[in-house]
Amino acid sequence: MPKPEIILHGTELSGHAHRVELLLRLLGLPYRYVVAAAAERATPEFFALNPLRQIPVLQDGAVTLADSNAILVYLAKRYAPDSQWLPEDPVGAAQVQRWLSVAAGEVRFGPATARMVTLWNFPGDLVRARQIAAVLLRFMNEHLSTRRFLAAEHATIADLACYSYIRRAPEGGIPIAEYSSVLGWLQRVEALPNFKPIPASPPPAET
Ligand SMILES: N[C@@H](CCC(=O)N[C@@H](CS)C(=O)NCC(=O)O)C(=O)O
Repeated sequence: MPKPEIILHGTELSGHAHRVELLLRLLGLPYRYVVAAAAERATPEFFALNPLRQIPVLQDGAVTLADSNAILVYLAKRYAPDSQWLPEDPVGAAQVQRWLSVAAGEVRFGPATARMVTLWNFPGDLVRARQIAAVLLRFMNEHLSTRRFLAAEHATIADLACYSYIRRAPEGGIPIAEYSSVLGWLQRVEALPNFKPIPASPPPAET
């Protein structure tokens, strides 16, 4: 029986989709990328994949999964169970979960929201998003001043979950140059074998 094809539904500028694509690449898993922009997400076919109409969605044979962090957990457990991407020991697992929560919380409502409001006029409070981002970046910078990666001394899915929106934070008007430990961490993620960058977004049209 041929192995089922892994399909990732996303868009290239989505940091949520990018973190999943990163893990697929870092694990060396072949996949087919299906672009699911707003028009595709409005279809009944996409609703059947994810009633929240959000990307990313992963299909792997009989498994259909939405939510980027859930997909990272699935891929690590399914395809790299003995690796260090998702530690099994109590403290290691908790540290990873902690940063997955930061990715879904402060990262989403800080730098990711600021970028969406700035680039695409997404409704949201830009001032508040930038405040959240500033607190987050100060915390991450301090945390990373004595560590190479967020949750362990090696890369885990926590790093991938946080990477994409922090790298693109300047697109939301959030400078990152002053956070040297964060910059070092971004470079360490980018040095992982088979890494693929998240593309820069075109600057908004001048008014
Ligand atoms: N918790 C979800 C959030 C995903 C998300 O917000 N995706 C955005 C694109 S980056 C989306 O699909 N937005 C369309 C919508 O919410 O209608 C995850 O981690 O996958």
